[in-house]
Amino acid sequence: MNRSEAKQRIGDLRAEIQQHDYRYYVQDAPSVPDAEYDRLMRELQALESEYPEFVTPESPSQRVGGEPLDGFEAVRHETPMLSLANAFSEEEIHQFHDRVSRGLEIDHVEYVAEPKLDGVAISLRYTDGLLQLAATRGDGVTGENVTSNVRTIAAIPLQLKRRGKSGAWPAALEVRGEIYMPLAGFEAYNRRAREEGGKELVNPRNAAAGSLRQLDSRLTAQRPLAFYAYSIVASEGLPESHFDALALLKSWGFPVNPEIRRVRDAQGCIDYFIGMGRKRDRLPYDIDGVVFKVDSRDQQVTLGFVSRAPRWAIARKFPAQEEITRLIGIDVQVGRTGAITPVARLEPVFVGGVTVTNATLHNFDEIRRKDVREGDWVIVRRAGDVIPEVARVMTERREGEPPEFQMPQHCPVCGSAVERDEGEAVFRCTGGLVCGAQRIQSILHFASRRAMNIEGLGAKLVVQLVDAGLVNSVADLYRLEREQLAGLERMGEKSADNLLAELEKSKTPDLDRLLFALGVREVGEVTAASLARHLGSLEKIMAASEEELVEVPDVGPVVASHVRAFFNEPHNVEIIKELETAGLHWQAPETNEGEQPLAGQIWVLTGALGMPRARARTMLESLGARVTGSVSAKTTFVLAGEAAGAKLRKAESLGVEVLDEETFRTLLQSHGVSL
Ligand code: JCF
Repeated sequence: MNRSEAKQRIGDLRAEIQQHDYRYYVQDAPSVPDAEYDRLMRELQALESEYPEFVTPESPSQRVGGEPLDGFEAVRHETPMLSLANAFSEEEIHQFHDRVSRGLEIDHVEYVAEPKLDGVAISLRYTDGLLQLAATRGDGVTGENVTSNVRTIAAIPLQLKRRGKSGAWPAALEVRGEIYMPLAGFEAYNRRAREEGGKELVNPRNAAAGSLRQLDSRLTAQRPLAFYAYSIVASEGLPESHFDALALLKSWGFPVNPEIRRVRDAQGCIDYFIGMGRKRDRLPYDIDGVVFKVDSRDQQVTLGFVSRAPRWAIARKFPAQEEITRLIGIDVQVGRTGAITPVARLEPVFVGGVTVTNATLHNFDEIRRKDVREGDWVIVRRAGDVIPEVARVMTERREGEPPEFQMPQHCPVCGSAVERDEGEAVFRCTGGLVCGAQRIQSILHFASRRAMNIEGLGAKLVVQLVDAGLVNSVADLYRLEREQLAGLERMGEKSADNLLAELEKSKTPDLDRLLFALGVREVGEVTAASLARHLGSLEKIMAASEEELVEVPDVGPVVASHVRAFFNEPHNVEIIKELETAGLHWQAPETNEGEQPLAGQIWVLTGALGMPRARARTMLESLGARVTGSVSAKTTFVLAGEAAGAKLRKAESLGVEVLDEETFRTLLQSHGVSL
């Protein structure tokens, strides 16, 4: 290759890489596998190192960072970077809309609603379509020049895409948006830091801010940062509608949040806020609220500003997901399988919308890793309906040197020895069903809704029954008599009768539910269903060797050994006999062996479903379908749950039929699958 051929090839490679970046970051629909992308990048780097005279700052090869700086220069924002007023209630949204409509003297207002990212605001200046300067918000008037760091963020275009005449960009352009760290990247980064003994990032927001403040841009380049643009500052040539301006940004190559919508009046804003609140935990990034902006620029100008915030925009905040409180002590709880889990007792704190007094500490290793000690100030996190956890300790606030937490060597409930399974994080009480805690938990599990579904048999009652010596195993439940029950505290004759009726009703379970209810370690609903379907009867499951068990889909060697161990235990076999004597009989699953209505079909599952994905998969496979991970022209159906992304778009672009969950359930039911 001669010099001019190299120049040509460098240009082609840059254009191709830029196009792949656009597909990946803006359209969220990757056009080539990572390996192919890497190959193009390596070829570009090789050519540029052979012909350094052709290297330009806009080359995608330049995203690796450069020499460290001594400090960041100050940058003055010609148009100040505003802050947003906050609304903390529905009422305040109404008040906002009333102010806007009064100010504009109109009844109805169009707003643009968007998730409010928990990241770092950034201003990007482009001249003739080339990135010149990136600055943080600072105090709104003066920020810091972080251009060399921002250049390493692949989602930020170094050079704008050209569109036809109508969509041409102004020669001088400022784009504002939020740099953030996607949760997946944050977690992957920390996993690696843990493995390599490096420093972990505290949370995605701090991680984004800290990454931008690195003087050495090669370090920033290692951080998985992303970007969404949210406004354009330019003196001329902009659309009247803010929403249209966002579409224009996208056409120039900026990622724009796909959740952004145009809504109408206060009610539209409120509905959007509620919807986003439901979706919050399924988004691939942290948000701390939503932002509403008046869509019309003319209207924005009419409304103007109060001090440093626009009158035409407001942020509605979600309750904080992290708060600081004091850890009073560490308790341990014994679960159904004897697993001993440490629990933090906390000074009550309002977080994620509820008052929290307990939080999980996961396991012993986590306590050591986070260095949690009694009396510490801790950050408690409660995201959505997830169990609250101690996210981290504020060791800087610790007074003195409290002792490290020690796992008890004896079970706090039954006194049996506590042991740690080899290669596992979990400590276990070795007492088995001798341990009152395990007995109670195993009975509760047996009665739970997804197992035998015995309504009215809650924790308080089970504790009473065990304490009174009436119930020692699940088989004893079916020997309970009316007088015994009615004699218990807080238990009338009516509730006694109801419970007996519930027990009676539970005597003809499906085999998979019974199997799940028995509480074999590692045998969840999906595995239980698979065992029942493939082996057909409890006798066969009980008699199966480990070799036979691993033949069953969804069963690996670990599960197989737990199943074998469970049925090798005479006590467990005895309980099953007693259940039969008490009149229980379980129905074998209807086999559709040989009858496979979906044979030959290839399915892809994507997005969030209302059932575990493994379950949907097992059910499809039981009907003869094959389930794969990526969409291609061969795919028969794509089942798209909520917040489905790239796979859904790929299906649409290939013309593959897409089903929603509702339709999917109907389809399964039409083939006799019970849900
Ligand atoms: O996502 C954000 N954090 C965010 C912040 C989004 C916006 O549209 C904003 C903002 C701060 C100020 N808009 C303004 C005017």
